[in-house]
Amino acid sequence: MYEPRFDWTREDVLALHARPLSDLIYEAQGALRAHHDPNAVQRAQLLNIKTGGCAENCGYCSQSSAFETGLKASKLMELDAVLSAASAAKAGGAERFCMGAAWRDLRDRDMEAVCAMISGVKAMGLETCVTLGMLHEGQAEKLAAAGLDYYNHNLDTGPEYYPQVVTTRSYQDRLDTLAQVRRAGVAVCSGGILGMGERAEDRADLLVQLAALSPHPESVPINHLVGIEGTPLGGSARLDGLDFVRWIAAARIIFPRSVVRIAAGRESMSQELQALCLLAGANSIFVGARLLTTANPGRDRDEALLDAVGAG
Ligand code: SAM
Ligand code: DTB
Ligand code: SF4
Repeated sequence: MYEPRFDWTREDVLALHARPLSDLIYEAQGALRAHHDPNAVQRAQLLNIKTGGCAENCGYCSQSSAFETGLKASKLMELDAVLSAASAAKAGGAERFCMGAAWRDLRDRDMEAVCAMISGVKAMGLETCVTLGMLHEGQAEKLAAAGLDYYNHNLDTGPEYYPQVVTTRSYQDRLDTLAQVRRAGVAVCSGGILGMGERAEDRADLLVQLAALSPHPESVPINHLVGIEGTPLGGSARLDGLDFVRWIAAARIIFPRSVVRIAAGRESMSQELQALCLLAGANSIFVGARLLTTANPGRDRDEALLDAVGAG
């Protein structure tokens, strides 16, 4: 019971998602309780170490140079500034610090600077995570040697809808990067975005693709699209709240051993909706007032949420 399976099909996932809500939540709680402390919520914090000017055309993203979003691009941050942000995050209760860069791929000339950031953050006693775009042969090993615990690289959506989202990088490119991460012994953080105009079938396919990875990604972030003005997908209709909760529950059941994170999109969710996501088996959030370029609820609202559900 509640052990990972790698052979989920679209039909399996759609049937799971369509179950009566009470049954779905009951099963999600079973999966959560089999492998995790049901009352613990992991806090991760993001920092955008390189903003904007990205060469990819991900249709949801404020940082692509393909769209006019009003975001000002900046260079890679200095080490000192990154370490003070990490120290503030730790003081605010974060357990994991995730550094993101608006890059298509990691170039060797940036490797030394990024490795120094990873080592510095690790030395503070934080778990380290980076999300730097595609990785080339041998790069994941260098990041691992610097003290990297997790690499985030999302599949974003199912393979059929993917070409509507991004055309400058293929689905296979993403799978290849995840394979590099695994080979280097770094834990995988990979999930996707809901609310980009995709069908339920595409959401199911995203979970099927992630579930075919063996072992499963250790972290599965489920983002709700933060609509960005000026991007092709910015005006997409929001998911119904309970539908989002159902996808979280499905992710918890499919990835029983993984940490499932309610990632982007909490800023526009009520406390009650977020509490339902936690009931549905999510056990991690991003804390802090910002994600990468957009707002996040911040400390007071999050402490109120975690107090309300009794999560330490
Ligand atoms: N450039 C790197 C990459 O794409 O791999 C790292 C940063 S990128 C912003 C990390 C992930 O954040 C994306 O893969 C996507 O899933 C998520 N993301 C970006 N913009 C988003 C938005 N507006 N709403 C929800 N999720 C978003
Ligand atoms: C993930 O799945 N979501 C985070 C993190 N991994 C890198 C990023 C969310 C970004 C939301 C939009 C923004 O702030 O620019
Ligand atoms: Fe670039 Fe990442 Fe944004 Fe895509 S999601 S445009 S790769 S920063």
